[in-house]
Amino acid sequence: MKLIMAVVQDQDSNKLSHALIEHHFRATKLASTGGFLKAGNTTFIIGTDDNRLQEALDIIKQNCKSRDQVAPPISPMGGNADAYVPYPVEVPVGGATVFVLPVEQFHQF
Ligand code: 2BA
Repeated sequence: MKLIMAVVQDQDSNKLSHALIEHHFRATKLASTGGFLKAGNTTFIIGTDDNRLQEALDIIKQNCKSRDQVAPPISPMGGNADAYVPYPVEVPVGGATVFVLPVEQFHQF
């Protein structure tokens, strides 16, 4: 069994939820916050049999698209003015950032 953790943009979260349900995957959605942009995103936790891993990854890929987002000006940390970026910059935000972990045990009590 594998555990998929997928960080996706909020805009794609409903579409991905519906696609997972349609294909009989079970998932949990967590409200999360990106460390860099400090903007809301959604983390899906999906437990799946090994033989359906690729199918789940394909569904995530098909339902999550990359977009550019404006990152706010980065304030200087530790007083180093050289590091200050005074204007907003555009960064590409995935698609989906996906981690696949082996599951040692799975229980439902
Ligand atoms: P954020 O941390 O808010 O990052 C949003 C986007 O900002 C990133 O998109 C990337 O293009 C850019 N970015 C992030 N850190 C940066 C930095 N130190 N310098 C310059 N640009 C930076 P993605 O890479 O597609 O990531 C989208 C979201 O996925 C992230 O939101 C974060 O919530 C999650 N994520 C990405 N990589 C991760 C990792 N290695 N571990 C845990 N979560 C991760």
